[in-house]
Amino acid sequence: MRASLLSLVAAAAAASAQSTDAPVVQGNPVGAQYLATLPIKAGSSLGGSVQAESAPDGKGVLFSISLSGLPTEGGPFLYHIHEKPVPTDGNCTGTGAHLDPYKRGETPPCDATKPESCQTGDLSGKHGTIPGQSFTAKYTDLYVATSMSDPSYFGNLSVVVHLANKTRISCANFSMNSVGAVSSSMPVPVGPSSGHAMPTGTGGYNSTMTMTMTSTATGTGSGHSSAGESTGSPIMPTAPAETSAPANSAGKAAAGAGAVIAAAAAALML
Ligand SMILES: *[C@@H]1O[C@H](CO)[C@@H](O)[C@H](O)[C@H]1NC(C)=O
Ligand SMILES: *[C@@H]1O[C@H](CO)[C@@H](O)[C@H](O)[C@H]1NC(C)=O
Ligand SMILES: *[C@@H]1O[C@H](CO)[C@@H](O)[C@H](O)[C@H]1NC(C)=O
Ligand SMILES: *[C@@H]1O[C@H](CO)[C@@H](O)[C@H](O)[C@H]1NC(C)=O
Ligand SMILES: *[C@@H]1O[C@H](CO)[C@@H](O)[C@H](O)[C@H]1NC(C)=O
Ligand SMILES: [Cu+2]
Repeated sequence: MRASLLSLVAAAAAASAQSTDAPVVQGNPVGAQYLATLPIKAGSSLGGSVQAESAPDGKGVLFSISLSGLPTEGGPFLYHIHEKPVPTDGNCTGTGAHLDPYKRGETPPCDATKPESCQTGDLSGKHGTIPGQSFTAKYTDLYVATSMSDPSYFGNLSVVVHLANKTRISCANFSMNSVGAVSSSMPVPVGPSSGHAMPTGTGGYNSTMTMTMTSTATGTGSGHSSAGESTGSPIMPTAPAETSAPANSAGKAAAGAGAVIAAAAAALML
């Protein structure tokens, strides 16, 4: 009895210490496309977008990233897919931790030579950090999904940009441009606020799935209309005493927010 209890405990400990590698995601719906557009916030020139679409063969997801106006200090910058959407008030802390369905955790840091061992949401860990004030990149990530039934599905989640010290400087929901097609038929376009995303029925769609996709698309679309107007959300942490300000005139506005940012900084890690 005692021995078997001990071995159970030992087995449980071994299981929790052992993280599971992420599988390559196959069968992403062809043509599925998502877009996250960073809101331009007062006091920050940071903007840009992360576009994601199924790889043509359904194996992984092709990312096209274009960012500009990153701070002159605090890099190299990090960016990740996080496990929750951005709250309506735009507070990036509400996005929680990284997308990590295989429970790998934060440590040790992602080894880019073994991307399957990284958190699936750790895009900069797997594909490189952002070295400068503007950034473009295109790459395929094999471990995230546009298929809603996959644990690494990110279409209803968010992307977060961080300073090197993990402070969150911007975030945005992904929204759906197209749900894609599970078979090889044409992708289905989905308007951001349209309630009429039903496929015509000739593409081999599963009607149960279609209902889910339609409601997701509608919710995301309406949520985005107020994204740029939020207040009290984390902005570029330019301290008043710092000599280098952002290149645009909006830098002045950031200075007053320095104290608020400093107070919130501890809560903004990850
Ligand atoms: C992170 O870095 C920025 C810029 O270097 C700095 O202003 C901020 O205080 C740092 N935050 C933490 C939590 O270390
Ligand atoms: C992000 O999406 C969620 C869920 O659809 C929504 O409630 C929220 O308002 C959105 N956030 C923003 C900043 O638009
Ligand atoms: C996102 O969608 C997936 C698939 O429908 C669902 O399992 C998951 O709970 C959703 N996540 C959030 C944060 O809404
Ligand atoms: C549709 O999907 C649901 C849930 O995944 C499944 O239970 C059902 O059998 C599917 N129906 C068809 C016709 O494929
Ligand atoms: C953002 O949300 C976190 C909790 O998710 C909260 O502790 C923090 O005060 C919020 N920050 C602002 C600026 O509202
Ligand atoms: Cu992050």
